Amino acid sequence: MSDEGVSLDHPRGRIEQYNAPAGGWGALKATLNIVANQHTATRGGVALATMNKPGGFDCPGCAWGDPAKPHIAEFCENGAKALSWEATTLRATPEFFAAHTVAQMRTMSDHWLESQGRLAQPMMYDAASDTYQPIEWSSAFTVIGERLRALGDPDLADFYTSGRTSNEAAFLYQIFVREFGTNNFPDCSNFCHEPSSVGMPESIGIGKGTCLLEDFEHTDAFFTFGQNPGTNSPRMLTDLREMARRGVKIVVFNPLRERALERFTAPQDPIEMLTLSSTPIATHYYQVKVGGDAAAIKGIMKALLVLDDAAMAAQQPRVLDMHFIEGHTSGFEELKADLDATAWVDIERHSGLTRAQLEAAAKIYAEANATIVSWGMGITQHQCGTHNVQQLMNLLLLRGNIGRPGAGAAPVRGHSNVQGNRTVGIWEKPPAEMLDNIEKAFHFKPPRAHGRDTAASQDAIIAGRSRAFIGLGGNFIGASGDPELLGERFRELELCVHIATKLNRTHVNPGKTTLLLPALGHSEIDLQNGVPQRITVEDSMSMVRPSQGGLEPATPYTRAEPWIVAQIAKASLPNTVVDWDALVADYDLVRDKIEMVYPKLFQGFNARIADPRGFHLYNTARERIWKTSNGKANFKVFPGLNEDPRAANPEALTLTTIRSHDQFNTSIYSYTDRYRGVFDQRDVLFINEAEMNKRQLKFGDRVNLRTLSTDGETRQLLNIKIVPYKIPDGCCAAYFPEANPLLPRYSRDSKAGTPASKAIPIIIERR
Ligand SMILES: Nc1nc2c(c(=O)[nH]1)N[C@H]1C(S)=C(S)[C@@H](COP(=O)(O)OP(=O)(O)OC[C@H]3O[C@@H](n4cnc5c(=O)[nH]c(N)nc54)[C@H](O)[C@@H]3O)O[C@H]1N2
Ligand SMILES: Nc1nc2c(c(=O)[nH]1)N[C@H]1C(S)=C(S)[C@@H](COP(=O)(O)OP(=O)(O)OC[C@H]3O[C@@H](n4cnc5c(=O)[nH]c(N)nc54)[C@H](O)[C@@H]3O)O[C@H]1N2
Ligand SMILES: [Mo]
Repeated sequence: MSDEGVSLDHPRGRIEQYNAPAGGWGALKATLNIVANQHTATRGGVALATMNKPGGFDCPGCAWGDPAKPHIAEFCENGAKALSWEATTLRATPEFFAAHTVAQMRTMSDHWLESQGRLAQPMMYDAASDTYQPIEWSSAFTVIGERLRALGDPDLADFYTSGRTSNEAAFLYQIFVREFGTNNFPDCSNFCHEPSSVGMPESIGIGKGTCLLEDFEHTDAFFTFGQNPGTNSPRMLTDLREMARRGVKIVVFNPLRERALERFTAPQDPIEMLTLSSTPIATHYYQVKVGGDAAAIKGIMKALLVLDDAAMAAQQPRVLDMHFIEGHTSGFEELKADLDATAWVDIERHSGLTRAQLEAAAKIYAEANATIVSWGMGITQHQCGTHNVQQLMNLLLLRGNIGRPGAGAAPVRGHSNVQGNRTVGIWEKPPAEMLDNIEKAFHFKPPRAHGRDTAASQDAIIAGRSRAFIGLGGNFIGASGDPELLGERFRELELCVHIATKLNRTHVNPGKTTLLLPALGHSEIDLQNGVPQRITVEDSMSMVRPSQGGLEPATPYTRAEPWIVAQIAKASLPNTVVDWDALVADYDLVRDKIEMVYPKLFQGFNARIADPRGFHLYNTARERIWKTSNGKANFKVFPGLNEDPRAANPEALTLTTIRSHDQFNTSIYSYTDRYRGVFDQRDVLFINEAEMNKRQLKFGDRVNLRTLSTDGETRQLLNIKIVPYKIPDGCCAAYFPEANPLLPRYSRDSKAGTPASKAIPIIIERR
């Protein structure tokens, strides 16, 4: 087990300055390496050719939109990695499971667990031998049905969804769970963009982005906060590069200087590739403090009001869009009062930026006719994540930048279909209209009481109030704060069911009865009744499109998610009123039901996906229709600037947890983070030299990190290597998920419950 075990200390680990642009030959080389390492040369190569193409399948990576006319090589380095990881020829076989106890596997790294390859057969946990053993599909379902019914109360079970699940599978899952009798739907969105889904509806009446890809062609300024597209949504780089070449002002707010936001060489551009040239991306790069975004946005808005006063005094056109503000919004006076009451000294101290910098950003914004604001986890994963999102909405509303060409809000989603999962009903707070329609379409009474989200499920599992966990994809424990404790409590559950492609941390914390069910990936042929089926997904731009895999299933035992869900439903609900067999035999029938439950959004669903490019879901805010309680777009005031997670301890730092270039969430492809110059290691702390000097630390020193917990529990990460990095004072960064033992489960966004994984107060301790 040696260097593949939990110790992250690789003897080969090295740090090097990365001076090249993002993309380029390095990206091509990395793509080929990953394909080779996963033994996917044939499977992966064939599949890459049809990824994100009309008639092909949706990339299992990010949720960025596909262009209407796809480029001949419309895939990216990280899309290729995601696919190779799925299309690997490695298999976690019954022989592998027989040779490793669960206790042994628990000591292994996330990378090791997933590196065993695709789950080959259905497996059931055997406590006596502490191993997983093969089980027939039919017996697996019988066991699940018996245990679920034995719970007595449906609210004792939690039904998790991770965002790779198709619309069809997610819809069937929510119908099953509601017929079973609960609205307990923790999902990965709760870890992720929930502050957008909660904050935006209050502000603009819809919890989704308002832009289409075509808006990027018409915008004059692009502001991006807390997002690393070069790694996490690399197809966005093509759009960023085109904007940069068109002279669009690209303004970045990020504590780290992310290479792809600075310079990018498009692997598809022969001239850039051959001349080793690149396109500069950001025109303005502001290294805001971790957690300093609310202050920075308020600073920009405050400066904007000053510019507006000056324009009025000079009898020039107003900077604020007063026509829009008066006609469409509410709360402007309150916002103005809040900005007047917020002092520049406080804005500067919290944001780490100077007044002059924020005034410069405001000037760019004031001079742009149309602006897009985009954001990622740097905005949402805070105790004030929802407030952060609403401040961004305020900024857009001040200049009427919603509902006109080239302007709008562009939250960049995480998983490829996380947005679609919510659209088709994965929601613990179901709207009454949806439940009425479910009743009409399926003839059972869905439960009305709201259920548990991720935060509530974590609490219930830890408190022993939940007795069963069913996971449609994902890695619930690995993605959470306090993973050790959560793992211990998982091991006390009556039932765990994991519908998954690869082995992960959650699976090595089995409950009393635990099943691992191997699922097909999106890249694979889904044959039902002898007919290959299409699924659909929704991207960050609310485009719904069909996806059809072309690879042979990983093993003869792997099954499609809709089929697995249907069998669980039949086994658990002997008196079900849903014709599961018919639905699963033809996904067109599932889509007909989706249309019945969401008639406005999905009218003519099956006919509309005849066009492989798909269709756009109606977006009210884009039409300047505000589905808020007062029918207006609302300026929302966030009193104050930010929680200060560092409390009163002057030694403290705010730790943000980030993704490397070679991982997809808890799936760690390799230990390298090329653009940040980190090779063969992940146990590092990025910190600036001033903070190092203050603590007499040198490059390469090993330290322990400790959370300043407020609940009396000790949270530590041991033996972490100090790496000097250009990051603002008072901040530091480490990798997710290795740093999750530092993330306290109580530290959450106050409105959305999203863990504050981008602002953990810690101190550094000598070993
Ligand atoms: N290849 C790959 N693609 C992915 C994923 C992956 O892991 N790998 N994950 C998918 C998922 S589920 C998601 S949600 C997205 C995530 O994509 P991103 O939103 O890009 O996620 P992160 O890497 O967590 O953090 C983004 C950026 O926030 C910055 N940041 C950290 N703290 C702060 C802060 O306080 N303020 C500001 N302004 N910035 C801050 C970090 O420096 C980093 O550049 O990507 C999706 N796509
Ligand atoms: N500290 C910290 N914690 C974080 C974050 C952070 O930035 N910092 N980010 C958070 C975010 S944004 C998110 S979205 C969550 C992610 O949380 P999750 O979505 O729960 O986690 P993943 O790591 O994406 O899940 C990986 C597993 O999904 C399964 N899988 C992959 N593809 C498929 C498929 O097609 N079908 C099925 N059935 N299973 C599949 C595989 O078994 C794989 O092991 O983590 C959150 N946790
Ligand atoms: Mo996410």
